[in-house]
Amino acid sequence: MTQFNMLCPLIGLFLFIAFIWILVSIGHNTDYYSVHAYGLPIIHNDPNLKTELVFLGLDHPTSMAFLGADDILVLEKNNGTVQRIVNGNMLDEPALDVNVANKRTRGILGIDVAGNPTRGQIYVFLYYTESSRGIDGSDNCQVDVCNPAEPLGNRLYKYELRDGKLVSPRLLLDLPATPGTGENGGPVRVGPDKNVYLVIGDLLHPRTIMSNNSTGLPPDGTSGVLRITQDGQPITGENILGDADPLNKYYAYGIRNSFGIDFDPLTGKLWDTENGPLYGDEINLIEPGFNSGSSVVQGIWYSNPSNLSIAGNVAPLKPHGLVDFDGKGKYSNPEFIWLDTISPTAIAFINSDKLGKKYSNDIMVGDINNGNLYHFDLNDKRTGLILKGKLADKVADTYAENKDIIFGSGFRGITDMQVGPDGYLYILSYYDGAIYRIVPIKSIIPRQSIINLLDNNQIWKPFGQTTISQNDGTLTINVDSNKPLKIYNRSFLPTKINYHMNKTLLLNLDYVSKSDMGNATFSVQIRENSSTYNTNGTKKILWSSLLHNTSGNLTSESFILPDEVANKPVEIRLYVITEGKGQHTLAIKKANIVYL
Ligand SMILES: [Ca+2]
Ligand SMILES: [Ca+2]
Ligand SMILES: [Ca+2]
Ligand SMILES: [Ca+2]
Repeated sequence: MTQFNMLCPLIGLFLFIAFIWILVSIGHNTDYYSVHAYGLPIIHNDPNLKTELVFLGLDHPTSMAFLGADDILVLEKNNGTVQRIVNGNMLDEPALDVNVANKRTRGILGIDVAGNPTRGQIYVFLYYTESSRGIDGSDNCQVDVCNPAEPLGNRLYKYELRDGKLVSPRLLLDLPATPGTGENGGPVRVGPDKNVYLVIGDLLHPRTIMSNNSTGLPPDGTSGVLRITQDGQPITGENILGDADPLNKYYAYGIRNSFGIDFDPLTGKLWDTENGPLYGDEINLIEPGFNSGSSVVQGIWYSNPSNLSIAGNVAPLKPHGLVDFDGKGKYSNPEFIWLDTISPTAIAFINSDKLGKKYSNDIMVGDINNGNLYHFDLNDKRTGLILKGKLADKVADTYAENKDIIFGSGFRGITDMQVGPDGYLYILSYYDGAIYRIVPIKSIIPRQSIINLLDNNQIWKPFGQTTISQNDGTLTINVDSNKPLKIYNRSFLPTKINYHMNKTLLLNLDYVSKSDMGNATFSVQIRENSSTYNTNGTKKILWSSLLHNTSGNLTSESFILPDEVANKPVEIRLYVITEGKGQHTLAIKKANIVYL
């Protein structure tokens, strides 16, 4: 006993060091902040702001548009569905479901809304890769047959919103969707001039003169920002680069690919983010006739002919070898560059002071690789960004140089951002399938525990070959597997999670998992605990997740739970899935469910 008391501080110190080691080793990976990736995203350096979950349960969402306060249309890339989220709930039926080709970055990609809602006229512009068969994923191998078919095209349609459905589609632009399956672009915005702006990339093949391939094919609509009226026509008297179709629809060109455009609310000027080939991601101010330089220049560097994934020499301010349409096309350098790719996506101007006056009309940029949000101030003339220290050269030369511009993290793949009618910033998370928003902390609401899963009143039950013990506030699950086959062992807790509406449910676990076989899987799962079983004899899985650390180190993870786990009898299950003979242990040190 005395020995144990002496050991306790040492064990505590060891666990603390182990935890710090985990933090540091994650930090050295790609993202300082990814330790938070399974909780709510966090805001750095501003204690007055926090993130909230608006909706969870979307399937690979790519883009969104507001119909009104708490009324959002969201696109699901691979299904071709336009879902509608009203007051934090998804309507039972999508507003539209089209057939999309969905390989790589193909799918339903861009949306914006225009019209006069008070007169009941709402037009929805949708950009998607249209399937050539009456199914989604026609360009992939199907379950039983591998006979992929090329898509019909990357197409921009105008729909009308009537009785909650998108109807009367009208094809405005019919653009190529081949030869490549990537770099389809996608962002659609109705500009302050009421015209429709769309970006499409080079489809992985910079083969036209719009990609600065001076001996290439004629313009085909790819590699640029296209601008048309809401009826799909070129703008009368404003053919920037030339009169022939489709050259007359180009607002900018030389764009490898983009997932984000927005208009400066003060100047009306267009900005974009662009994606380089493993180097040279960009933020650009786009004047009419802008040439971004691809495929000759990316970032500030000439393309390297011997290895297209590595930057070549720095190009002069007027690079040679560009197509300029008799001087009508004008190259300019980006306003910001990431040397190592982060894959920037959405760009949004904060045309609101609801997050604080210091952010009014500032730029936010999201990325897909790290799930980070980056913040930029503009200069007085709003022609560039205010950049200091190691960023004064306009280049994040290393990931560490991003430190001063990372505003938020843990968004797990940002695909779109919009300032809502309420003035808060809404952020779409691709991998979480979630809409978050950033709001001010008006009052600190303490996290209230709904249920402590290790409470003495909570009796866990073993199943399969598990033995369990509940000592000193730790629940330990042991599996001594002597069978060579895969075996599901579990402990479960029959319980009920009561909670109040409009709160975010979080499951917090501190655990140590290890297996001397190295091939056990540990997971946590919530199932319905009704007296009825599904037809296959199982109980319905409401939510599940893997436990990610099996190193034997103490690990803290937080999980956002869906609303449907609450207010009904459930079983919380801890699984140890063994695939051979051995000892497997899962020790739960802390487990509670709270709401935010
Ligand atoms: Ca579909
Ligand atoms: Ca460029
Ligand atoms: Ca500012
Ligand atoms: Ca730098």
